[in-house]
Amino acid sequence: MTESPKKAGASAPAAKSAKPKLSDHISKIGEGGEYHQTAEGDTPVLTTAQGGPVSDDQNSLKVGDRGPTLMEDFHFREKIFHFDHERIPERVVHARGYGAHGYFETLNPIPEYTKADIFQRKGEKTPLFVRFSTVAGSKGSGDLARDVRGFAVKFYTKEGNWDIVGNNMPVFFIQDAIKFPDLIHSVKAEPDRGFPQAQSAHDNFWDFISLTPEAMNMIMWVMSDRAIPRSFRFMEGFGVHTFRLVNAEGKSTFVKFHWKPKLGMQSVVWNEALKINGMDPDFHRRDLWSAIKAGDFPEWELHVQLFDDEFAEKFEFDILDPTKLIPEEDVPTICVGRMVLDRMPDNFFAETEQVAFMTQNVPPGVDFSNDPLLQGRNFSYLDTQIKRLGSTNFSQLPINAPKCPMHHFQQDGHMAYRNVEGRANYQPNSWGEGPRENPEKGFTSYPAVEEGAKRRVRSETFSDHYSQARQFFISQTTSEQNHIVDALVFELSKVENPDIRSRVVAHLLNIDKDMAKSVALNLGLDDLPEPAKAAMATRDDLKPSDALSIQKNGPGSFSGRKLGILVTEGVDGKLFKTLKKAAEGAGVVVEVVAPTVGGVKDSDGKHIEAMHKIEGGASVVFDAIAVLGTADNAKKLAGEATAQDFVSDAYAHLKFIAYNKGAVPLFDAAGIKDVMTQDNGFHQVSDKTNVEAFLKACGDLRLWAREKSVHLRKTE
Ligand code: HDE
Repeated sequence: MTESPKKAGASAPAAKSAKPKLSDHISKIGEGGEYHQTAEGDTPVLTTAQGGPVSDDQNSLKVGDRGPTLMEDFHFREKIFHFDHERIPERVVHARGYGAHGYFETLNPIPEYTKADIFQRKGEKTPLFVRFSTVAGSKGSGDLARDVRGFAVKFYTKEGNWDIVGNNMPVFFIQDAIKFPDLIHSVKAEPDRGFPQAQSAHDNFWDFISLTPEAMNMIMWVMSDRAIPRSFRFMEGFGVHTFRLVNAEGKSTFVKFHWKPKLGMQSVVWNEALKINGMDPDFHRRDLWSAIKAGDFPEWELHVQLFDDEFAEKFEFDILDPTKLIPEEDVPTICVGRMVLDRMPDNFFAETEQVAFMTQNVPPGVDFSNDPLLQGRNFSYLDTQIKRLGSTNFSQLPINAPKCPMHHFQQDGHMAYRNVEGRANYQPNSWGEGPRENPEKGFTSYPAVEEGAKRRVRSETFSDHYSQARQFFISQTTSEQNHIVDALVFELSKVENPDIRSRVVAHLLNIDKDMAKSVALNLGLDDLPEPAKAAMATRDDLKPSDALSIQKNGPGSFSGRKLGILVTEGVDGKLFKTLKKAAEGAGVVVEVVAPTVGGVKDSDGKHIEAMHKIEGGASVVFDAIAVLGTADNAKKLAGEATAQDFVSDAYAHLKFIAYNKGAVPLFDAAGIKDVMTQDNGFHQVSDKTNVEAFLKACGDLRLWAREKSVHLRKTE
């Protein structure tokens, strides 16, 4: 095992005040001028993977000074061999993801519904690991793609691992697992050209969708702001399928799982998402990393929707159909516990990359329903782990291994390091060795009685494709509805084949006529198509569900969000401090942006440290901004295009903006000076009172009313 390289280096780093010297970091300069660091004192000695000490890691073994290189160089061979094999296949879907450790605390035990040990005792904590992800993009794609987010939780319970492998949307595109490869092929890069990456805005995706009416409810969700979350911390999560809970008496209750973020929901606006992907493609990763490292631990409540056969019978839709949800107004959610994420992995690859989630990991007391998508997933996840992790022993990796005792007779295989002890590797055996079955504690499937003809068929009860899409749409605020229209227009404008555009509009006509017309108008589609042929007419009696809207469920607070303060040289030191202190006091993270990363001197000659140079600290990475400066220096800064973008983007992205009088020349140069006095989102600040008023306003997160001034949308 190589030891931690943390202490490597010839000597301790220079004290902060002293100027760093190169000699602090190198012990020797080689004949070719290359730097060497050698182990001294208690610094560990570099070794090969076989444990052999290494004398020189800068040069391969050669004949003479200029080569050739010798094959005998086992250190070089081992190092390059290992490097050549560093990659494992990325996940075929959800390749880009980010994980964290934490715990689940049971708050409201539900033994009457389930015998699962995790739900028996109030206050008990169960360790867990979460991985959030996008679906379509490769491992290296940007965080802000318009996409569904994976929300996968692995609970290490006392009765084995339980994985809720969910998404941040409660419905899915398809009703039968056999369609999954088609769906995913259509959304990923087109096979001939190998692009686009991490985008659904292309012909193949919309071609497939236009021929898949069951996707329409999910299309409303992915075209909504749910698909561009501001942070993993501000997303809901859903188990999607109907599962069963089974109690000690064997009674079954249907259940749907919901994760609700403590900080409330929040998304970004689309133009901002496009720009964040360029400015900081790791925006979501960085957000989770920074929050957890700062001790600001994200938290979600786990809620359940419980219902019985009687409800399932009378509900408008089939509870086995994963393209449908059960409105919270019909079956309210009950909080059963909370999840807190409090630790980042020590190593991204070992934990986040190698974690293997599987829907079929359920403890006794949790069981499956016949949802055909879930049934297909129960096959797929085991299969995919073998391909990706390369061995049936993937469950022995620390991140995948249960934290409860394990005893079984599985043995050997690639990379086995935990094998059967003793003589008996089978049972029954008469050696008195090894584990035995336990009919009481062991997992027993709910004995549902199933019968029917063996057929390839889609149930008629799955055939209403539009009613819940309509319900989702009418549950949104006007601005959220507009965002759905804009997203559809954006995506379909990237589709080259006009027939595909029309076919999508034909489906939209079955969801909401005005919405469809607005999309058609903004696509420049002259003739409205006939509505798509529907197996069932759209119901218009479903009531709006407020729980489906993000804006109707805003946090009403700016806590946990980020304020970017752009400062110029000579900035009013007292005002800067007042703003920073008040914001931090309100739980807001403050980051300073300046003309250089070295920072500026304030009006009292005091140094203000910057975190970003203006070019690398665009306003898109903040939830609200402030610009504090002196008139002369703001005028100078106005000559920098990225400084102009800082304010004009914040304005276009509907953010709240604080400024002092001296900063106005920058707004003038950006062409938004005139709106400053008419727009409620601008706050001139000079003292504690108006600073606090600004921070209070920021609790609304965005000024949606401004949208009509910054975005053209044809209405006729
Ligand atoms: Fe997955 N899905 N999926 N999926 N899924 C995978 O498993 C699959 C579906 C979800 O962070 C794969 O380990 C099929 C729905 C998440 O590691 C694979 C079907 C939902 C993750 C797979 C679905 C999900 C995956 C790829 C249709 C939400 C990432 C790598 C029947 C409820 C987990 C892997 C992580 C990953 C198959 C549909 C969520 C190939 C066949 C619906 C969050 O096994």
